[in-house]
Amino acid sequence: MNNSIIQIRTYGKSEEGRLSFFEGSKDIPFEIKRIYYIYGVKVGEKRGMHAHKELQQVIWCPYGEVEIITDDGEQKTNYILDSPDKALQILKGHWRDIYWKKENSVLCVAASDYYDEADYIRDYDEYLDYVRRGC
Ligand code: T46
Repeated sequence: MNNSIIQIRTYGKSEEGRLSFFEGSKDIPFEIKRIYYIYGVKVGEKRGMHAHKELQQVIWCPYGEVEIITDDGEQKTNYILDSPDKALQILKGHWRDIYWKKENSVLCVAASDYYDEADYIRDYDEYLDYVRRGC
């Protein structure tokens, strides 16, 4: 299965402002156990550089622009989050590199579980090995 862009439900016209929202179960395909956000990252900086063994995430950029390159060990795919009504679902087992494209961008994440460092693979060779072993 592939990661996918989700159109966030949004109300309102540009003059009056817009309101975007998620509803648990209906819009996010897992129970949300954690929400976190990343900000204050300089343009050109790279974060991520890891995969999760089990964690699923929906990520969105309410302000600014980030590029996410996901990798399943065979194929890389680029996604741009440049609009507050766009989100990306990242499935478990996918490596991700995240590049900050605009000043003051904010990246929000809804995650399927609590923080657990044991769920991370932070070494790319180890990740390829993990994929080859079919884990
Ligand atoms: C991901 C991308 C999009 C915690 O203590 N609790 C938390 O909930 C998180 C997310 C992180 N941390 C600690 C672990 C590290 O010592 O915060 C530090 C920075 O985390 P990390 O280097 O993993 O940050 P990113 O931006 O590379 O990755 C984060 C998430 O960890 C990751 O799940 O997919 O955002």
